[in-house]
Amino acid sequence: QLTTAQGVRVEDTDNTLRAGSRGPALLEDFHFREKIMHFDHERIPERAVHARGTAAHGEFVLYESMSDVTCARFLCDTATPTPVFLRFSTVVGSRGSADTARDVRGFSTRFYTPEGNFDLVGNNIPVFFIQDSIKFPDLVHAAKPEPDREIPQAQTAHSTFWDFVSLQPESTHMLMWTMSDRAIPRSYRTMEGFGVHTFRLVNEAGETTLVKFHWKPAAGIHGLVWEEAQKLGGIDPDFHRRDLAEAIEAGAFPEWELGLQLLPDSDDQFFEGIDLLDATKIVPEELAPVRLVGKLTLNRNPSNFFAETEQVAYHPGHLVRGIDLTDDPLLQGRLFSYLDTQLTRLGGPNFSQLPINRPHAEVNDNHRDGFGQQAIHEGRAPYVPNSIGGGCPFAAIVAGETVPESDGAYVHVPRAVDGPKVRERPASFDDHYSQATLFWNSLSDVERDHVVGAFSFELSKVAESEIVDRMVGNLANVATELCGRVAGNLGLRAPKGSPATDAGSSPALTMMPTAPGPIAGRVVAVLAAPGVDERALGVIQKGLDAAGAMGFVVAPHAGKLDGSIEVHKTVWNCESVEFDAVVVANAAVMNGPKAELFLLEAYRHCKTIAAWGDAVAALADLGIVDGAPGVLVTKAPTKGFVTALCEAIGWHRHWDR
Ligand code: HDE
Repeated sequence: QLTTAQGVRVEDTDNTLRAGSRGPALLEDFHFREKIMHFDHERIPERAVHARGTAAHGEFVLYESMSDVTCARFLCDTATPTPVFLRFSTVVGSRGSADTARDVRGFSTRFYTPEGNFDLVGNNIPVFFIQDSIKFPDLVHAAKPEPDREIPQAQTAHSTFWDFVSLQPESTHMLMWTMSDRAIPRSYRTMEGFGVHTFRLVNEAGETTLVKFHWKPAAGIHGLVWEEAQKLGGIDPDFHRRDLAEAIEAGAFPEWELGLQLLPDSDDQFFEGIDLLDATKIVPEELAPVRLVGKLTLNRNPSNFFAETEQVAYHPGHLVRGIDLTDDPLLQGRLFSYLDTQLTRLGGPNFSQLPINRPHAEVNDNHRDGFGQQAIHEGRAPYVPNSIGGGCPFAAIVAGETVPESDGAYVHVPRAVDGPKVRERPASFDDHYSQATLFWNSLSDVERDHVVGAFSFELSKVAESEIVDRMVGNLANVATELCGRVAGNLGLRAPKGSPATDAGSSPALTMMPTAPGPIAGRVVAVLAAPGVDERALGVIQKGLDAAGAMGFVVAPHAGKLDGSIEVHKTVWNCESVEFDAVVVANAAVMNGPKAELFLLEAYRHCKTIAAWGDAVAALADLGIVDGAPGVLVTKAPTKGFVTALCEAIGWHRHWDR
């Protein structure tokens, strides 16, 4: 029964109460006024950054106790899974912007631990544009749409962004990542995640270890190609959002392993010459291995976007005992910003009481009242110390005395702090280029081509030649080849720089797979037209299904093919950029320019293409021939053919083409 907010059953919600059927509306129509008042206030401010996002529920299971380095219970207890809520996001675009824009992706994980919420509010790129949080408003103002005309939406290919970063060489390392395929992921499922900053673990004995958090995706690290990303922005702006939800719905649960890169907690907090407080630097995995300690599985879609995904309020200061902070100046500023912005975004101080934000641990604070208060608090003494409430609730230490059974209190690691009050960067933050060079050195030729393409594209959108010159000048300090190729594309002479000659390389930084990966959740178009061999189609569908991939029959018309085969999409309502691979079941489907474009683009984007029967010759007519990398043909599909198909898809792309 439809009711008002007061629980009164509604008679009619389609007609306002009027004086006569053609007369004026009456003020006494309380149902109308309540309905419209509520509607008028449905919107809340979007996040100042990371406005566009999507999320899922899941659980984290620990492989082995980490009690040697931390007393955080969820990192010591292998028997009890920890519930998680993970929100992915882009940074620059508004809430309604397209998913596939070139951008950093947010990777925020909340662990609902028995000791309170721990939020790991990270990104899919392990470094950041700036070293000090006081620069964040400048960075974001430069990246957001330009203030005079509010264009362009959700992209950095415009003057103000490049003006800022070209004047801010500390952003060069991060720019290398954002101009790489890391910034146009194939899926949220195929991204790494990083905590970025160095954190500090502390064990029961009070011993400390520094740590960098990593997430390693089971589905591998894969990107789109730039043309796909651009087309998808129009064809399916919800591409990543849809992909995540559909994979979970299909039972292809996305998985990541949590990796801890453990580093000794020294007085200077350096490791092998790297200042661990500088968020523009990584510690290469080859220097400090990433220990995989547990698995996160996303297994449930939210049931209400607003209540969960929009209202979740992450905060780097949501810590549990066993995990502490460092003095990274970027992290320190974040500790202020998140609660502050949420106060406005969620309309008052009680957002920790929203269902998605409520800890699973017992809450017993003395906060009272405020907008949106949900609790009906009991008692008369919400203050410490008190005698009226019997002294409750007790902090662990009261009047200098430790209260019995106070185990489990969060205690900040007591570290000495010493120094003059200065506005000053340490000299150890000065090297802005050598890790950008390290990144470039670690890429394969294909990845380098893409980085060159991205810099060239973005800088070609900048009208002011001095900005472009300045940026190309910065690239000269990264790598001569990079600078030369970008300058060439822009019709400029490459300036001379001084790139580090000893930057080395880190094989862990390339996205190139060394073996075919799992294909669970991969999306395959099976092009078919009337007259198709239904048995052969069944062999393919069964094989894809067994591997957890999703095969969609794409036909010239909707409904049923030949009266029995269900059609999922049509040649007219989708494009190859929405799929990971294409299977052509018979030549008749390739009638017309739309189907031809479908195949030619899949071929150009280096995707797996398979065909049998008369489709083989039809493909060859398009120049897609047997023997080309990633092209599989046969007379009639067998189990072995399907195995080869799954393996080919597992490579993600066939770049040799
Ligand atoms: Fe954020 N960031 N950030 N950020 N950030 C926000 O908080 C901020 C930074 C990140 O899914 C805001 O609730 C400052 C680094 C993610 O809800 C805001 C600085 C990293 C999300 C904010 C940074 C991040 C945010 C906007 C400079 C990776 C989305 C809405 C030091 C380690 C969280 C909100 C979600 C969101 C401030 C830099 C990740 C304004 C001041 C570095 C994933 O408070």
